Amino acid sequence: MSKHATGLLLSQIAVAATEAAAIACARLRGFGRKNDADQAAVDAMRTSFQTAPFSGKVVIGEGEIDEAPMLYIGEEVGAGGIKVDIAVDPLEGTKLCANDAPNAMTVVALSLEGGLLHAPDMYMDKIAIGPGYAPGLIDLDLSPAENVMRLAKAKGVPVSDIRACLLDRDRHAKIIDELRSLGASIRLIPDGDVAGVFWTTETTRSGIDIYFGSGGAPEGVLAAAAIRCAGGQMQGRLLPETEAEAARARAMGHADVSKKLTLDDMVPGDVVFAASGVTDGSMFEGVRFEAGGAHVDTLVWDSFSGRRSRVRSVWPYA
Ligand code: VTB
Repeated sequence: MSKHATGLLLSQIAVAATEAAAIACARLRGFGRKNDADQAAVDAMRTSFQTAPFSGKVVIGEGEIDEAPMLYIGEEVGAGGIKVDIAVDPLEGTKLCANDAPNAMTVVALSLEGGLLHAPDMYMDKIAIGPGYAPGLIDLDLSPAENVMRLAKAKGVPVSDIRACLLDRDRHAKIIDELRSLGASIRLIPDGDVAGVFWTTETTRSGIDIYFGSGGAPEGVLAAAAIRCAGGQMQGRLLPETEAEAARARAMGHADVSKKLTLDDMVPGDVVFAASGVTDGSMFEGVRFEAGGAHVDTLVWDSFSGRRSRVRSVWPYA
């Protein structure tokens, strides 16, 4: 199959999966039941994959086989066809959905075999900016202040016009202090760093220039897929907190667990990234249940062809 045809096929499969998951968990928006909302998204996404014309294998999923009955790492899904590696976050921001708070979304990345890093379930330190900057402008080994100063200079604005995004966590106090002393603006988000990273690719719409901080490693690879499609820059580093976590990372193929991961390490092959809005947010309108059906807003980005699309679908009620 040509690169172009692969991108088209994977885009369709990805959109159908994120849309189905978004509609299912949007029905549980605002009821305070985050686990039920997550389960609804997982069920719907898995059902969508099962009928899709591909042979998919989950490389980033809900957990190991003993922790997750569905969409576990290694699970094979699909009705048969080309071999595809799958990364999923069926409901990114379960608490956001339960509280009907902004920016809950459903996320999928699809590549050919070997196109996505197998990231263990632990923290990852992350830094990301959008497209249009000289390669190597930012670096995880530089201080946050140095990265922001470089970015402000490259953008041609004072540092006070640069806005960084971080998860609102105590562990980020040092970065926050450093950026405040420098005079940069900070958006603190309660959850959802896949969105935080991909906001950097559309600064005009989102208002975010740079993403910093630690969050889930699986979410890091999903976000890296978005950055690869949009042409920005991202680096990550696994942060195992115990020897058991470090051993788990090594068992997944990370010989040097403290290695700085480049975008190519995280997403070595072409990829399709799709995300659908569950609740309203900076990039999406959340699902709307209207008389004629459920309206869903999705971004689908395809590095096989370079196409980046927004899809607004209406699904009839089953
Ligand atoms: C991270 C982040 C996710 O949950 O996994 C976070 O990557 C959990 O972090 O986007 P804490 O352990 O600090 O709570 C999300 O925010 C949402 O799933």
